[in-house]
This record gives sequence, structure tokens and C-alpha cells, in this order.
Amino acid sequence: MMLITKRFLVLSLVFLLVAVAGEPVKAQKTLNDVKKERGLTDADVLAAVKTFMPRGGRDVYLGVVGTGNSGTMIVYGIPSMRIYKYVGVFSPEPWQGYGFDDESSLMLKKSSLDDKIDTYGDMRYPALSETNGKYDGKRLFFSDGANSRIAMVGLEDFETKQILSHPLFTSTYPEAAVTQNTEYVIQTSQFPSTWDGKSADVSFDYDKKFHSGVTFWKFEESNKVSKAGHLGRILKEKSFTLELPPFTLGYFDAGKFGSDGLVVGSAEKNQKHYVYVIDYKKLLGLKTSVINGATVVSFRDAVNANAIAMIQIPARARMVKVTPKGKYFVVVSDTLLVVDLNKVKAAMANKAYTVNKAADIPVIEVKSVSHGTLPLGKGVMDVAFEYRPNTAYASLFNENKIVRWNYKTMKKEGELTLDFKPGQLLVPQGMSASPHSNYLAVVDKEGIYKNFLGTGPVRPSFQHLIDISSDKMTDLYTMSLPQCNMYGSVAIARTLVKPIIRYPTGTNSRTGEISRYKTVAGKEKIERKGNRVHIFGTMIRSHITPEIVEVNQGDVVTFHLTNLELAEDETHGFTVDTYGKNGSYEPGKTASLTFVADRAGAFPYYCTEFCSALHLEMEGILMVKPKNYKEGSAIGGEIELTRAQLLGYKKNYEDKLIVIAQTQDVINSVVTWLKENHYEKYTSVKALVVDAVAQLNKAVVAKQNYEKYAKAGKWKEAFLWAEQYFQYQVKAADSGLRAKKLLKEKLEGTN
Ligand SMILES: [Cu+2]
Repeated sequence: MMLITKRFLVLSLVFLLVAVAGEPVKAQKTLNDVKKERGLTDADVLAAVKTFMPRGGRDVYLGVVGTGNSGTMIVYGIPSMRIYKYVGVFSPEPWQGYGFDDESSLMLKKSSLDDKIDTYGDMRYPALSETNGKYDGKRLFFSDGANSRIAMVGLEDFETKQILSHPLFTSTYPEAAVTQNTEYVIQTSQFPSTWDGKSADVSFDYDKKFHSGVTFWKFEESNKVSKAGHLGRILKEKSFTLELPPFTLGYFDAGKFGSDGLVVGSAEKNQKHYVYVIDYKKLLGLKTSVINGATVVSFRDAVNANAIAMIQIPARARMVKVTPKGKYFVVVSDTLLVVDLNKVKAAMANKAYTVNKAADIPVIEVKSVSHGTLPLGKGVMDVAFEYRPNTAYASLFNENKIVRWNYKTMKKEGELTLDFKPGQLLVPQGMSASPHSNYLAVVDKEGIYKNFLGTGPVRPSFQHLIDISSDKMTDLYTMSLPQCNMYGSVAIARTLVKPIIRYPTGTNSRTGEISRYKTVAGKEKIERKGNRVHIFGTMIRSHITPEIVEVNQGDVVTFHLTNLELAEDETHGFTVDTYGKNGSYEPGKTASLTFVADRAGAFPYYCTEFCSALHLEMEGILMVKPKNYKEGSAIGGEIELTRAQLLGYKKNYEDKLIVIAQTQDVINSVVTWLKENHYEKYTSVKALVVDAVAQLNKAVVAKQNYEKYAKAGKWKEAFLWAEQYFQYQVKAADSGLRAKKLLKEKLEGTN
């Protein structure tokens, strides 16, 4: 034994000496060393510095892009291009328990035609909510092209709050747009289809049986505002659809200010290309019918009310976008066409139509409403607007170019040649009335760069960040976006979005209301009615309560769990092994997990999100007793402790009391420091102190118990309660130390 120890010691020393001798400490490299070694130019370094985000720095914008068929959305920062979050929208997302807990599963099921959870989507062009034409940072909308759904995401917590399935369309254009005060969220069909669920013969009576449509989903922010955020909803019963003849519809946009009320979008039929113009306010008073539960305004009534016209255009419109002040809209094809919306309004008012005889459609001559055209090049895909007057950008896919141009003078103002084929464009705030002028993000679906490693045939999607702040545009950075077929994105100024830190305790995050399953500390319980078992549990560092749940095979079991944490970023996860149940519990959230306990045995449940040093102690066990199980057939009952065991517990208890006293010293010193430095002046610091105090308040009962059991000589119980007390102390100390660190940073001005 002695020999082994000695040899081990010698070996360790030798190893240590070799390690020290073999790895001489290198001098820190200078910027110039790194530049030289990596062959970087000054331009490379400047580009890197422009996107680098130091500690204490903040991204200027929050970007959102739909992942297409993955059915999720990605939240990222501009200019750092760091991905913050993937959010489940049209498909389940396990990390946040989306489509796994009862609340989100119910929402997803209700949005499906077959009462099941759809597991993919087709989401391309999101819309941010607006007030007076400007982004208000409250809501985000997505259309699912594949499953004809519309979704609303709350920006208070970046969670999906509502999904509706379209009652008429079986094919939806994967874009959403809003009117200038988000009175309506607009969604259109893409390919024509039948609406009655009966006729399906394309060759017979196509023009009568097949329809297209534009839907105006009524959106209202509720007067009842929850502390967790807004309770706004799309109201199906106040929404309506304008029926159109069987056009194939594409990108669309809503008017603003002088053109508020108008909706413009691309339409095609029999190889003829149009832009439709709808004056939706004129539709509001018209007669409606109900088809499949949806309110419908007929095309004929809209034409008679002069609420719709078509502008025939020479080529297919790849994109139709209204300029920020609402004066023009741009029709994107290789020759850009700018249409004056005042002229369109005048033409509609004067009924200056040539009528398409075959379909009886009012058509406006394009030359009578055109502001100008600009032949730009090959494969023009998209345009984006920025803050400088009348300034826009266009992407030329086939020419690897971005062009800056002026939609008033109809002149080209500059260009940037790229080493990739540019697709959809984004300027931060660009789809609102107040675009900014710093950056242009460009979609690119050809990740064939030497500086990206190959990962098999499927590559990520890419978004390039271009600096447009000066006359000379520069390509700064390439962000890869995995699990994503990407099209359009939107970005909003960081200062407009005000995300919450935690929910009021017991919040159902989908509805924003306090859940009827909210459970607070000390009120945990298990309720049984026949074979229906409800567990009302809580989670807090480092306990899941209850720790043991016994059910019978075949019982229908629901865990209703509430995260009692008040501290920032203290999310707990929850899974029951092999039962396929998985939830995510952000501070304050209540969510439920229901399953049939159809397999007998012992199934551990535990916290899946690393939450603190005591994370591993967040566990419990679900005992599923087999059918015909008889009590007492297993080992049970109270076990008598031997004297040696009892004394062991006494020693443990006494040792614990010493640790408790030491921990209390730490807490006291932190408390003194916080008070001396006026923590109460800083809201975020105060929140941490509130959490620390809450932990200590919970500890009071534990102390009463350990003292009681110690007095009675019940050392095991005394030790366990002392341990419980210590855990509350640790949590309080943890929050206290975080508060101290934060306050220090505030005082030093680094946070
Ligand atoms: Cu945890």
C-alpha cells in the first residue's frame, strides 16, 4: 500500500515536471502577430471589429427569420449575428417543451385539421406588429404555407401564443403582413383550390369551382392585460376573406398613411401577370356569406363596390413592396416598376378600367399609374428600403450584385459585387415606416465557401451582413443558419422590445393567465379520482416536490408543475424517464404533462436543465404499481436505526450546524454590503435580493423542524431538516452573490 502510494506520488511529480518543461508559456500574441499568421488584411480586421460584441455591449437589433419547413423561428442579433433562440411555432420544439406540455399541445392540436400535432411548416415572410406604421415590439405573425395556418408570437417572452387553421384555403402563401395599426393580419391563398370540400374536377368549371382569396384576420389587443404581457388575440369571428377568381397569388404588402386601407399583391392567371389592389375598408360594409365557418365577401360584390382592381404588368412580380411612407409600391422583376399609389387611388375613384371581358375583371393600364421603371439586370429578386430619402436596395441573383437605387429619381446610385448569389433582403426596421440605415442582411442559399466546412450534401442557409452606412458598401460577415430553408426576415430595434424576466408565479404562458393548476410551496398534493391522478407539484433549486409519486398501472396521470423561482434565468426542465414526457419551466411558469402510466415499474423524473450546483438533486420517482399488486409484498415499513447509525446522524447533524453557521456569515456579509451600497435603487438587483429573502423565509420551517427533532433525539430527521435548511441557505447565498456582482458592475458602470 505504502509502495503504491509512493510510486504514485513519484509518477505524479515526474508528470508534473514534464508538463511544465514541455509546455513553455508563450507570450501573448499581438494584433499584428495574428494578422500576419492568419494572412488577414486591414479590411478583414475592420469587418471583424464591426461585428464583435464585447462584454457589456448590446446588439442594436433583434432579427427574426422563419426556418421554412422546420416550423420554428430563429431569433438573432444584429450586428453580432449571434443566434439567441430557436422558437417552436408550427412544429414541436422539445427544448422548451413546445408540443410536449398540455398547454402548447392543445394549441397545436386545435390548429390542425385532424386534431393532431402537425410536425412541420413552411414559413418564409414574417410580419411585426405596428402602431402608426411603426414597429411596436409586441407581436410577430407567421403564415404556414404547407398546412394553411396563421401564428401569433408574443415578443414579451418570444413564445407562440396562438395558431389558427385557415377554414378555406388548402394552400396558403407563406407570408403575413399587417395594416398600419395591426387592425388586421393579412394572409392570402397561394394556389387556387375548392372551398366546399366537394368539387375536385380541375377540368370542369375551373373558374367557378376554384377560388383564391385574401383573408383579413382581425387582431385585437385585449383590455385585460396580464402582468406577463399582452393578451392580444386574432379573433376568428371578426375576420373575413375576400374571394378572388382562381389566380395564383404571391407576395403582398399593405399600404401606409396616404395609402392606408390598400393591399397590393402579385397575381397570375393564364400566363398573364397582375398586381391586385384591394381597398379593404370598402369591404367592411358589404354583404357576407358563411362558407365552412368563414365569413366571405364575394369577388363580384367587391368589384361592384369598386373595392378591387387589377394592374396588368409585363412580367411576373417576384416581390411587391410598399415604400416606407406609403407613397409608392415597387414591383420587382428584372425591370423594376414603381407604381404611384395616389395615381392608383385616382384611377379607382374614376373607374378608369379596361375590363377583362372573359373574367369581367376591372383592369388598370399600368402606364396610367406608373411612376417609372428601371431596367436593372438579371435575376432581380427583392428590394429593401432604408432611412435615407427614397433609397432602396435590390438583389441581382444572376449577377452576384447588390444595387443601391432611388425610387423617386429612378436612378442607380451604387453597387456591390458579391462572391455569392443574393436572394431576399433585410434592412433593420425596413418593413416599417421608419427603416434604419446601418445594415443590409442578404439571404444566400449557396454555402460554397472555403471558410465553411462541408457537412454532407445538405448545407446550412446563410445570411450576409453588409455595411450600408456609407457610400461604399462592404460585406462584413457571413452567418450560418442551420435547420433552415430561409427566405425573408425582419429586424426590430432592440429598444422597442421589452421582454419579461419571469412570469407572475403560476402563469400559463400560452394564455398569459394564471393557470388553475398553479401550486405554491407547501401546497403540493396528489389528487386521485378513480384512475385519474393529478399531481400538483413545485420546482425550485434543488427540489421537485413531491419526490415520490405512486400510481397504478393504467392510471391517467398529470404532473401540473410550477417553477417557484424568482431569479433571472432559473429555468428547470422536467422529464419522466421513458414516458416521453418533457417540459420546460421558466421562472413562474405552470405547465402540465399528461400521460397514461401503462408500463409498470419505477421511473425516475428529474430536472433536465442545468440550474445550479444542486441541479443533480432535482429528482424524484414515479412508481407505477403493476395490476394486481398487493401492498406489503415488497420491503417496506419503518426501519429501526441501530445506535451506531443514530450516532452517525447526530455527528452529521452537528457538522451541518457548523456549515450552516459559516454560510450564515457569508450571507450576513453580503447583506451588509448590499445595504451599504443601496441595492434597492436598482430594479434588477432588488429582484435578486427579493429572491434571496424568499428562500430564507422558506427556511424558517426547516429550522423549527430540525430544532424540534434534535430536542427529541431523532437525529436522522434532525439531520435531514438541517440539510433542507442548508439548501435554502445556499439558494439565498447564490442569489445574494449574484446581486452583489450585479450591483458592483452597476456601480462601476460596466453593466
Ligand atoms: Cu433544475
